[in-house]
Amino acid sequence: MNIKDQYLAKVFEKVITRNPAESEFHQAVGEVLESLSPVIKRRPEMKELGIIERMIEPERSITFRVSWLDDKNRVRVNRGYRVQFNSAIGPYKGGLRFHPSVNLSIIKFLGFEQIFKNSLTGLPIGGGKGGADFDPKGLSDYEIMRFCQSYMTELSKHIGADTDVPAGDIGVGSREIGYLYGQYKRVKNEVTGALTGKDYAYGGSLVRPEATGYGLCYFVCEMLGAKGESFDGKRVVISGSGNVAIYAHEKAAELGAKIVAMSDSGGYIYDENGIDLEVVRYIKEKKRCRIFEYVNEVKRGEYHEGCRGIWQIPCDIALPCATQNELDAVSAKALVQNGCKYVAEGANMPSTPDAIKIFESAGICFGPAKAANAGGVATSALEMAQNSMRYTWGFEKVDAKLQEIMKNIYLNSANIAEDYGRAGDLVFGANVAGFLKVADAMLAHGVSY
Ligand code: NDP
Ligand code: 2IT
Repeated sequence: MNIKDQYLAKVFEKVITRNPAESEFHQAVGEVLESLSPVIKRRPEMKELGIIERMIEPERSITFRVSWLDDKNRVRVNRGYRVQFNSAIGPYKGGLRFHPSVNLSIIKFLGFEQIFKNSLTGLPIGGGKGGADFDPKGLSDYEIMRFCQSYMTELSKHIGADTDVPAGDIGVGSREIGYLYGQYKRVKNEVTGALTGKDYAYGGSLVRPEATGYGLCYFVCEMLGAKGESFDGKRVVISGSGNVAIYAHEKAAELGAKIVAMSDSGGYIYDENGIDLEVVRYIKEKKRCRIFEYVNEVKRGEYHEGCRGIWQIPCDIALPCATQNELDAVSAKALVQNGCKYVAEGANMPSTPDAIKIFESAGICFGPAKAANAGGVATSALEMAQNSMRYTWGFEKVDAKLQEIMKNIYLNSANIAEDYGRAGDLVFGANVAGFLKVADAMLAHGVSY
């Protein structure tokens, strides 16, 4: 990390010593602190009143045992998490991740990023994240249901429509949200919007399934538009083949782009004719199988083992939509050498700090996750609004609001960057714009003695 300011460097040192073995959390904090030196010069009260020290400490971190019975009636035990990071501007809000790699560091990095992302949406939502070190792969629907029920039996004590509103993330989609919500309702005897990403039938918002991927493309449209360009005719590489990747593909293709590669955690597919999205959806959503089956289904294209090779494929636009640190310096160099001009992050923190530096020095237009993938949580906040009103809006209305929100996030980030003499630096602009709103709310609330 390159934190020039002495005070911020000290804060960062303390983050590392107080939270040992939390490398993802260190990385996420370091990326924000790198942007804040000019802010504390302009606003010294941020330093004097310990705003940054307060912001890097979660308001509350909960870990809990999740025991459940598999189909053979064997007892299984996982660890559940919910980190309620910051509620200065609204109830804690952020997804749940079910993946074997989940640990406190990953949940804290995600929760920390969520504070600034949620602030950028312009909607009243604080930051939080949760999950479990649970591997859903290969389990039956009943096993998933029993796990979700056990997880929610404990989580229900800590969440609520005005307190903390979880949603989906990796490994948590419509099926899991259904089981989680069913259990919440049973345990609490209340029908409120305590979760988002619900199906439309029981209070979900139209456009929420599509929102992160569509929102990412709306953000990229702003990046392209600023240079007089559009998606039309562009070659696009999208990593991942889950919720974010699928809807990013759908919208980019609708806007005239050709998507030539997608991936899962096993490897990637490359199809020069443009990937057939319906086949990917059939394999990943319906059959819950591996992406290599694509080549057999369509009888064209190539499959390659290992997901990092995807960044070696020449493209105009790269959209990493799988997971953290999936795009490193080697991949960034390959993208630059092959003529890629735009990179926007659908996943959370998918580019390593070294990769971002390479993009910056090559003049690549880079859309950071906090800004570029905020469409999902923004539409979750629209779901909360509809739930509070006990009313639903039509698809066009929600989609129009999403487009407006993504445009505002872009403009806000770009304008702040320009105001600080860093025109075009969306990483800086998004960090500072997201930070200022939360910091001002914390200043207004005072410190409790
Ligand atoms: P899904 O579970 O729907 O899909 C995840 C995809 O990423 C799958 O293709 C999966 O492959 C792949 N993947 C997961 N872990 C790894 C790994 N360790 N290495 C390589 N590939 C991996 O999740 P989402 O699409 O919802 O989430 C994708 C990213 O977007 C995450 O970073 C998430 O935090 C972020 N995000 C999600 C939002 C949402 O609304 N869902 C909102 C904003 C950001 P496989 O099938 O093999 O596991
Ligand atoms: O990373 C994210 O923004 C999400 N997983 C979505 C969170 C939400 O509350 O909709």
